[in-house]
Amino acid sequence: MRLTSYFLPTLRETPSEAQIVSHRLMLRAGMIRQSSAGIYSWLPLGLRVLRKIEMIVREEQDRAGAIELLMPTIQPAELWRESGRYDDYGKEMLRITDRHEREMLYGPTNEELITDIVRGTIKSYRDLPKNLYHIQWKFRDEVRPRFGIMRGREFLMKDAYSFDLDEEGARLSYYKMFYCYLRTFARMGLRAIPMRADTGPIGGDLSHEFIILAETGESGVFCDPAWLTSDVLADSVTGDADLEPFFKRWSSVYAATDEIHDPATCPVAAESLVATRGIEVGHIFSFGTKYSKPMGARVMAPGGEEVDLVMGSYGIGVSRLLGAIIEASHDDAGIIWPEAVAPFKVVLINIRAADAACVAASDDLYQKLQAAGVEVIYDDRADSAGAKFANADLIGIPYQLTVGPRGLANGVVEIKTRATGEKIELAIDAALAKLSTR
Ligand code: 5CA
Repeated sequence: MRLTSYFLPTLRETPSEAQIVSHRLMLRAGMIRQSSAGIYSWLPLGLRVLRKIEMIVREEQDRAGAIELLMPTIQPAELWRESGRYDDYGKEMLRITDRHEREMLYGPTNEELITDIVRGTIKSYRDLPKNLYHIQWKFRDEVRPRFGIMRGREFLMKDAYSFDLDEEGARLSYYKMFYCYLRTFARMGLRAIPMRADTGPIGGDLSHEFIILAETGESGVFCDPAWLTSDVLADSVTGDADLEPFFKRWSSVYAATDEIHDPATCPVAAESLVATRGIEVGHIFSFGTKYSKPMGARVMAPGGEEVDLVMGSYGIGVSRLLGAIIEASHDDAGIIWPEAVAPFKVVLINIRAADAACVAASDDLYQKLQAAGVEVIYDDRADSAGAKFANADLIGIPYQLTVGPRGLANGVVEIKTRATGEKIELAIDAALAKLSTR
């Protein structure tokens, strides 16, 4: 992509409405634009990162055996009356009446809709277990939308729903997602801590929030210092039999949100307890028959009797993750994208757009990088070198490949690694080879 033909409306000024760094940087880097309170348009650069995050979430869901479908954003009120949540949900639910006076709503979550699909299709224990997920926009009319996409009103969520014959099956489904979430966040360069949490309007008796530690987070959190250094995924999990020991081991290392933390029963000594704040990027729930019973989602058990399905639900804040990643990975100059979610891998900078040799060499590098399948954005604008470097730092592309007249005279170009600031000069072919490897 050439910057001269791309759409990257970056801002020079720091927007005054943004209170936290991730919101400021997303606006300055031209990733999002507010359309009304808590509702945003995703500009091209932001959308590329959103898609990358979505793809990692999808790959890990698929790997854990969950199956993707897509449910609508607009749902009928009557399903929510069946579960009893239509009245309970209160003002956070955006209610809509269609031209036939039917009551509809913009879904804040999908337990009712998926239960309706499953009760109409799955009739026997032979069709279980099932875990169905989608990645879809949600709407919650938050009282105080804030921090940009971090607490939006319209936001993208991955929500999965598991259906099992009994409690034992449901526990295994929960353990699968517990492990899957740790893998998912680690792939994005994040250390997410699973914390015992309150279940809120979703309900149930077993629940973990996955939290990224950050001073700007909305949740107060307490945890064992072991969480700051442990490599959870170093524990080998090769099959379902390993999941329960994995869950037992890690769910017993203390971590809890302030809603349920109790100093009187906390097993970690007060002087070593980590007390900080965090961002909730995922939340998993096991709630038994809370929805299946009132909605009549039953299957035939092996003995021939009918039983209520045992369910769980598992959410990831896909759009919120962009903010969380930026909070965890930035410096004074801008964003530092982990390579796995970066909008482009390389920004190619021609520092002398008026120099024919620089243009020819840059154009050639651009074509060769593209041919090698490298995602590259090419700063071919007539700006100053300083402005181009500042822009590259701001948008956080992992590698900056710079072509200038002095280097070209010696047959070399420069690669700067955004995360470390390290710069190396390499012959053109060597630079190409380095950036083309995975
Ligand atoms: N049905 C369950 C799980 S599928 C559910 O809705 N869980 S939730 O309420 O905890 O939301 C799941 C995730 O969505 C949260 O962990 C959070 O990361 C994200 N999320 C929730 N509200 C917002 C919001 N207003 N803006 C951005 N992300 C949000």
